[in-house]
Amino acid sequence: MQAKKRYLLLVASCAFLACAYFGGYRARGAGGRASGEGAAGARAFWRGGAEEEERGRRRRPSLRPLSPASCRMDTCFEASKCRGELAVYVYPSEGPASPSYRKVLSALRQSRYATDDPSRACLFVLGIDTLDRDPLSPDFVHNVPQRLQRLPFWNGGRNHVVFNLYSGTWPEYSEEGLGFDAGYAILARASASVSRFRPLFDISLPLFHKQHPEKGGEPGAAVDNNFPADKRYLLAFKGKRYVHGIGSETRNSLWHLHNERDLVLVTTCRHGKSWRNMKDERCDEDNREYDRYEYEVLLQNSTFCLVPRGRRLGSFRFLEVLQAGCVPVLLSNSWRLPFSSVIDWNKAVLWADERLLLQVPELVRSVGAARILAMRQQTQLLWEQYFSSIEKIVFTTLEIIAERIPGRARRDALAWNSAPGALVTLPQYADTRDAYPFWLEAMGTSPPGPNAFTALIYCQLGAPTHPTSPLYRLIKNISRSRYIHRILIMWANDRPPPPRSRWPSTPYSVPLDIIDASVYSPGMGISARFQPHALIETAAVLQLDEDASLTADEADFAYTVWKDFPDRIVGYPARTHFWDDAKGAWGYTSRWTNEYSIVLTGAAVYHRYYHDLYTRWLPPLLHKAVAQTNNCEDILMNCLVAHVTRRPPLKLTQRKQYKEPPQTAGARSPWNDPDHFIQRQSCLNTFAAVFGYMPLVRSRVRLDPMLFKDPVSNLRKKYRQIELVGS
Ligand SMILES: *[C@@H]1O[C@H](CO)[C@@H](O)[C@H](O)[C@H]1NC(C)=O
Ligand SMILES: CC(=O)N[C@H]1CO[C@H](CO)[C@@H](O)[C@@H]1O
Repeated sequence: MQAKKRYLLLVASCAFLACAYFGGYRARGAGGRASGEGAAGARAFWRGGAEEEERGRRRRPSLRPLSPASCRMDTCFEASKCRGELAVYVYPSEGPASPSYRKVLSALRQSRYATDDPSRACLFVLGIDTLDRDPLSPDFVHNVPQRLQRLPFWNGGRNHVVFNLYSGTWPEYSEEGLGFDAGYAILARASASVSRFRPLFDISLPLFHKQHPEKGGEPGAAVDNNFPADKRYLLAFKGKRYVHGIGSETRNSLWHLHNERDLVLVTTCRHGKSWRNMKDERCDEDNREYDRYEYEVLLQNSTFCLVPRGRRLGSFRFLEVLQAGCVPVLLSNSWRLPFSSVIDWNKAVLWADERLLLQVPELVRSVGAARILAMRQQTQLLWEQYFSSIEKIVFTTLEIIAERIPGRARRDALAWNSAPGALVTLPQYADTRDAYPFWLEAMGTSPPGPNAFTALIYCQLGAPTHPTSPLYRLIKNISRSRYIHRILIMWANDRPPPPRSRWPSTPYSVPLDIIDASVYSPGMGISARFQPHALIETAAVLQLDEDASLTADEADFAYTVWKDFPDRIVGYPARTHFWDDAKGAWGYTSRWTNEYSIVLTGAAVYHRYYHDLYTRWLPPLLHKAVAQTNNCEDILMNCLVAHVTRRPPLKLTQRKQYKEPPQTAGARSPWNDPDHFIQRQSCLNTFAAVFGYMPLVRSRVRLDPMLFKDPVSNLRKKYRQIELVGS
């Protein structure tokens, strides 16, 4: 007996150790994602793809699985097709397509991921609409299996992404009910359940309405941050209930929680053609209560909003509530939340158990005011970054898949769950977080590298004819800066630059390099001005036009301010956009007003990461617009930074003239050209159309140096030259 017990104990402890080992292993993996905060976060690097791949290989030998049900990236996906940037081939449209799927395809085809060449593609997206697989639905597409067989690159579904919002039909609404065999394809689907979902392979999507916009998207609706949240209702829900059948139980029981005071949960059975035949004894009373409340009012005036399952696990409520800034309380057991492999939903939602419905009031009453505020803010952040448009939902899907491809760089939990979000964070740009402009303040660090800036002077007007030309004087001025690291001349003129001997000499510590812009302006017509360049060794770039007029003090002041706002464009000359009612279009003006929304990059400091975003992240349509006009790249840069940060640029000390007046009568500056201005106006409208909204943000802030214009001795001031030239 004693021996047997000891034996049992031994087995038990071995099992425990094994659990602790493998469980801990997994927990550590998860921890890498979850520990994205504070001091621990500051040390965390991007998780290397290679390491995970290695781990995956060690655990299980790479065999082709017999069943697609056990697909993983290393077994069902050909990673060898994916080199360089993620390339997606979208098949030509085939058969009828719902408005939603047309938006999915259109967003993809216009995106930077799109390729026309299937042999270069890493991922394939069907031209067949598979969103609605309920055979009773008008959007159901017939003969999908036959259509799939005709696809030239189907290959059992490998490297394909299949989008799906609805599967199955009455009465089962079964998840397998796709009506075709998706094989080894990655399923990006709504209402995914934990049991069917293939972890780290499939993607869980949110259910979105037919009216969901393709691009842009509404901002979150929670405008105030009142603390504590003194909303009229604590918990609200208004919606249908089904009386019978799958998913009906939870909603049928909600009336138990309704108290007409702070808990308002009202349902109706009045939907569908034959509701009268199906109704139960509560229907009439429920319908009366239901009519007393308005959905929109509830959404805006409730702290928590219930998101119960519908027939399927997901419901439209989820996105509606998220946008409204009402903290979702989920009642949908075993639902796999949208993008839950990367989004930390603990920060934005509460989970309740359908079987323990009566505990929900206690649950929501137990949440403190601080957590409520944090959760509400997180709902807005997540909504705007990943859900407010179909484009964002599709791009998020692609980015999650890209991160799973063995050997690829990945973002950590902080990048996914904080501003500005993963969609504008290029993980291949750097492997430490402080190399990006976004999290420096949260991490309490400054950018790596020297405490200095690189001056980048863009020269397209041709060789200066005189040693006192503006360009040479500008170089002299800048080389006297306290923070200059290097001066780069981006030479963008057909005629060769002057010989080295003609250029002004700079101090030994300030190298001057001349770069041939044509080398850096590859086929796509991406402006050389914003190309990433190995010689830009500092985080800060001071971009200058060759005829800009800037003193060393102005450069230093701009850099000093930028250090406090590393994610913004900080500079001198500013412009404004406005809505022109008469034309029904956006206007662009250089008129002096209180407001501005653009800081021209003819004299501005910004983070070099924006060179990467500009070159690699912007969709080809935008590059084309700039190339066609040979203009507007600075407006596009402003749109990009505003889109990423949702903040305006920063304008420094007012100065009437930042361009040198033309030296000779024949100087052909594009600024003297009236067409130039009209072009810029039309660019602005193109950009707004491609972004799907007007990204520029207006501001009235102007920053001056300390003691600027104060009646004290100039010697007491830090930036003395600014005083002399600023007007
Ligand atoms: C150079 O700096 C001086 C003041 O130190 C200023 O008056 C002049 O306009 C600057 N010139 C250029 C071309 O930046
Ligand atoms: C009843 C109630 O509190 N209604 C408020 C709901 O929210 C809107 C907008 O926030 C207010 O205007 C209502 O007064």
